[in-house]
Amino acid sequence: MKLLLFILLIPLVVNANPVYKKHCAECHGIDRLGNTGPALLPENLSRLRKDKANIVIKQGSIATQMPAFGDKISDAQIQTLVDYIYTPLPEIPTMGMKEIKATHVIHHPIDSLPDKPIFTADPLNLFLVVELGDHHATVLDGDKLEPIHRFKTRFALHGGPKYSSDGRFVYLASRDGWISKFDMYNLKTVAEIRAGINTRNLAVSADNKYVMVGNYLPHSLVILDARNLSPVKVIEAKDSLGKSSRISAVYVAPPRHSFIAAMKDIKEVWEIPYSDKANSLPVYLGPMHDYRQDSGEYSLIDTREFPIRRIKLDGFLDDFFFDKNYLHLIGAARDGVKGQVINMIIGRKIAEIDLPGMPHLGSGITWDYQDIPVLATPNLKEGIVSVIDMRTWKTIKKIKTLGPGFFMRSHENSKYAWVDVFFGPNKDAVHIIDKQTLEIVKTMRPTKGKTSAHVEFDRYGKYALLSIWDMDGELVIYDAATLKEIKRIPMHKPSGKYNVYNKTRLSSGTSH
Ligand code: DHE
Repeated sequence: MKLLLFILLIPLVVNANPVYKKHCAECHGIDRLGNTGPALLPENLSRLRKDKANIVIKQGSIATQMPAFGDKISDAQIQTLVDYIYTPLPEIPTMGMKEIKATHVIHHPIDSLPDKPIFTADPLNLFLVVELGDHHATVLDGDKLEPIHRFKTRFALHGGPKYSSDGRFVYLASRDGWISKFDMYNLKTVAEIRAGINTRNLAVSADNKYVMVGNYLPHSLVILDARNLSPVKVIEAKDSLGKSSRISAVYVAPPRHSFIAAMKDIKEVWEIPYSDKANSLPVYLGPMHDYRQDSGEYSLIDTREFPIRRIKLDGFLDDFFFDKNYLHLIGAARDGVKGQVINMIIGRKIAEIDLPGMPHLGSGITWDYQDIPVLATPNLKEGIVSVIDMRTWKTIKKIKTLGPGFFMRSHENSKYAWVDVFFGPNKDAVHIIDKQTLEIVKTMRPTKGKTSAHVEFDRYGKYALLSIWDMDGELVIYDAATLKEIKRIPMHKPSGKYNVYNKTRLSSGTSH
C-alpha cells in the first residue's frame, strides 16, 4: 500500500513548487496531502478565499502551529504559493473501503491476551501521556506517579485518545490517518488500520462496538469494528446537493447512543445512531430530521445501516462539545463571532453565545458556580476565559489572562480550574482560577521561557499534571490542593495526558 501510494505520488513530488518544497512541505506534506499540518488542496480550502490565504502565509495562522513567512519570502513568492495550493492535483489517492482494508494489521488477536493487567498499578488511575517530540506514548501510574511503559506511536498523534468503557483499550489517531488500538492491560498495540489520508479525530461508541473516524481527506467518516479495527462502513461527507465537506470533529453522545459529527464545509451537524437503543430517544420529527423521510416511525431505525440525521445550521462548525446531559451541542467556528447552541431533541439552534476569540471547544469544562451550571473555555485569539451560564447562555464573566490559551481543565474534587497561556510572550505561564469566585488566584511559570500547557488530574483530583511543551520537556506534577510542585518527569514534548478514570467516567473537568 505504502509503495503504491509512493509510486502514484512521484510526479507530484518531482513537480512541487520549489518555494513550497523549501518552506511548506515538511508540515503539509511534499504531496500537499497533509502531515502535521492540514492538506492544502482546493477541495480543502473552500472556506478560505485566495486573498485570505495570502495573509495567512504572510502573517501565520492564529492558534495553529502555522508561522508567519512574510519576512522569509517575497510577496511574489507568496502569490506563487497561493496559486500552487489552489491548483487541483492531477489525482488524489483514493482511500475507500478497499484501500482501507488493505492496510489492516492485527498484531495480537485479543483472545490470545489475558484480560487482567500485567502490573499492580490501579488500571483506572493510569494516564496515557502522548509525547509528540519523538512520537511515543508513556503509560504512567497515577498513584505512584511513575512511568510503567513507553511505546512508539504512529506519526503525529492529534486529538484525545479514546478509551473503551472499562479502560482496557485505548484508540489513537494520527494526523496521517492511522488508527491504533492499544491494550492497556497487556501494554501492547493489538491492531492498526489506515482510515484516512489526513485525519481529524476519532470517537468510540459507548457500547464499545464501533470506532468512528472523521477525515479532512478524503471527505469521509469511517466506521470500524472496535474489536479488531476492521472497516465496517465508509460514509462520504456531502450535503443533499452533493457538496462535499471535511469533518470538523466527531464525538460520541452516550445517552443518545449516537455519534455526532460536525462538517467543516457544509452547514450541517450529523447524528448517526450506533445502537437500536437510540430508537427510544425523543426526537422532534419535524422538517429538520432526515432519518425516516416520511414514515415518521423513528422506532424502525435499523442502526446497522448507520442512518444520518442531518441537523441544518446557520453557520459552519469547527469544533463543539456537549452539556452534561448531551441535550445541547455547543459549537463554534474559527471565523465566526458567535457560538451556536443546538438543542439535540428539536434539532435546531436555540441560542447564540458570545465567544469572541474562537475557543478550542474540546477544551471547555463545566461546573456549578454558586449553584449556576457554567461552561468555561479559553479563547484562541484573545487572552480571556469566557464563563457562560448554561441556563441562559449569557456570559457571566470574561476572565482576563496573560494571552490566548488552548486548554482548560479541572476535577470534581478540586476548587480550581487551570488554564494555560499557549501563545505570545507569556506562553510559559499557567493560571489557576478559583471556581467559586472566578478570580485568578495564582499564576505560575513552571519553566521560564518554555510553553507550559495542558493539565490533567488523576482520578481523585489529588494531583494536577502539566506539560512543558519542549523537546527537552517535562511533566510537572503538582499537589492539586496546595498547588506545590511535587516532582518532574523528563519527556520529549509531552502534549496531552489522559486519565482512564476521568475519561471513562466523563468527568466534567476534562474532555471526552
Ligand atoms: Fe488540537 C484536541 C482541533 C491545533 C493539541 N484539537 C483537538 C480536538 C479538535 C482539535 C477538534 C478534539 C478532538 C478529540 O479530542 O477527539 N487543534 C484543532 C484545530 O483546529 C487546531 C487549532 C488546528 C489544527 O492544526 O488542526 C488544533 N491541537 C492543535 C495544536 O497545534 C496542538 C497544540 C498540538 C498538536 O498536537 O498539533 C493541539 N488538540 C491537541 C490536543 C488535544 C486536541 C493535545 C486533546 C486534548 C484533550 O485533553 O482531549
